[in-house]
Amino acid sequence: MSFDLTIRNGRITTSTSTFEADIGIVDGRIAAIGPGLEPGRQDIDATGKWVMPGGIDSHVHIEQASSTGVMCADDFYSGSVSAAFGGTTTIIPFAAQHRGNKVPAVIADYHQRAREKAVIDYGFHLILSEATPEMLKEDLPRAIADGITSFKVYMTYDALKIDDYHLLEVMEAAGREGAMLMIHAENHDVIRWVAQRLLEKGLKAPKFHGVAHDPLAESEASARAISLSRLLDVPVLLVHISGPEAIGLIRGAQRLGSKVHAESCPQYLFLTAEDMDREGLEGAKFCCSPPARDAAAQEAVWEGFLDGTLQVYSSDHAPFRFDTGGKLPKGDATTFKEMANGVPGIELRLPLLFSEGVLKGRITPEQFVQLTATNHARMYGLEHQKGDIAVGLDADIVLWDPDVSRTVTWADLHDQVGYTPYEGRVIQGWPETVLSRGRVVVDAGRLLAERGQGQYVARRCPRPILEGAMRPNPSHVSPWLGLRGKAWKNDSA
Ligand code: DUC
Ligand code: ZN
Ligand code: ZN
Ligand code: ZN
Repeated sequence: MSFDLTIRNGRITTSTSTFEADIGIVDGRIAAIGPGLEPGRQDIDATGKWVMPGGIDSHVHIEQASSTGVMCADDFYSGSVSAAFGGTTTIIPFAAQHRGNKVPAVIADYHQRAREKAVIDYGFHLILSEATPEMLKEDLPRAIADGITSFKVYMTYDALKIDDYHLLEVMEAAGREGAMLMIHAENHDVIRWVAQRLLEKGLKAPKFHGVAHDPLAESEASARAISLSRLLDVPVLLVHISGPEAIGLIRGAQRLGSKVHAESCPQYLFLTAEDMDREGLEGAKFCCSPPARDAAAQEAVWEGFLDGTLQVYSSDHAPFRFDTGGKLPKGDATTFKEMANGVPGIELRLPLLFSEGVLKGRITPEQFVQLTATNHARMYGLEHQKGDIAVGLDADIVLWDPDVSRTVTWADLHDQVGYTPYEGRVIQGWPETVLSRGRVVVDAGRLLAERGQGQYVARRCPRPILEGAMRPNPSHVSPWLGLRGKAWKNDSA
């Protein structure tokens, strides 16, 4: 076979094993894996490098307005460039439907935003801020046909939250069509009530964001979301899980046969609430929702990843600037309630986990691959194309140099945020060469990608990791309600 490109002598890690071999690439796909492949038209020597699948980041906010209307600092160019430098080769940002907006127009708009800018491949999840009969019956099936096979709903934020009735409506539609439903689970009224009391006492500093978003607000809403998904026996995925209260509930539900999946993010492994308690308003740089907790919560998140309670590790990259708008819309007078929620992390997601997880022996290289790529591909309908190193898959490949150590400073990153919450940390092991569909997009600190070379990937329906394997969770209501479709493994209506 004659290859366009070969990667020689690397230490390859897939989702299941690690071995030394060459990789041969033809037409952007992996065509062969094995020892002593014949030279390609171009050869890359990977001696001493760890060769892994490019990351899939299935939770990023790019060129999207926040719940309070503030625009993200990263567009599809800067966001995708930053992702590529961090070893991520596919992103799945959100196309956000705000109330009154038509879903087809929203989707067309986001395609337009991304098309000429993205340097790596991308898909979209659809955020729904309401659930009208027209959306459920017509727009969601059409979105799925367009390759948008996952939706996100919020249980909090005035501008986005849907009530339990409409959460059930969306769950039923997702179950019928075989889509994945992502849920932001926090109890809106708990947060609102505690925040109001804090503000009345004059407690306005960033650290009070952490007090208002108590872990119990997260676990109460998580329990509710879990119950509703069990009522209908529909798979869901709880995003950005921060600590033991919610993780314990998720784990317990999974043991009962529930198909509740969950995600966590670097901020819950590497930051704590103490980071919000800094001089002046500096702490705003660390405010995300849910907020980072404490050392015990970090341990619970590691444990959740290790025992499979949490399946995906995403960045939840939410790029809001500190100096203008985003974090401090009212300057020094900004209260914790007025700051845009979220922290950047698209570029450092993988290096942080590689350094602290793999090289320090907390997770295996194979677990790293599963948590950063393979499980995302499976949960979001990309496994036929991406998420591992195997013949037939896209040649989205990263060569890691485990010997390089660098101190993080925002000036070296490629986002437009102006700060990083990980400033000053020492990270060991960096992505040195990054390939997207067999083309080198980043090499030795240089960007080689062209604007717009990233392609939209239409996703298939997810294959949820948990299928009620331990014990089935028969829905008691579905037989009476005539629920039909993919979630119930009978003919779709
Ligand atoms: N939820 C997210 O998913 N990202 C940023 C902030 C938020 O509340
Ligand atoms: Zn309604
Ligand atoms: Zn969220
Ligand atoms: Zn998010």
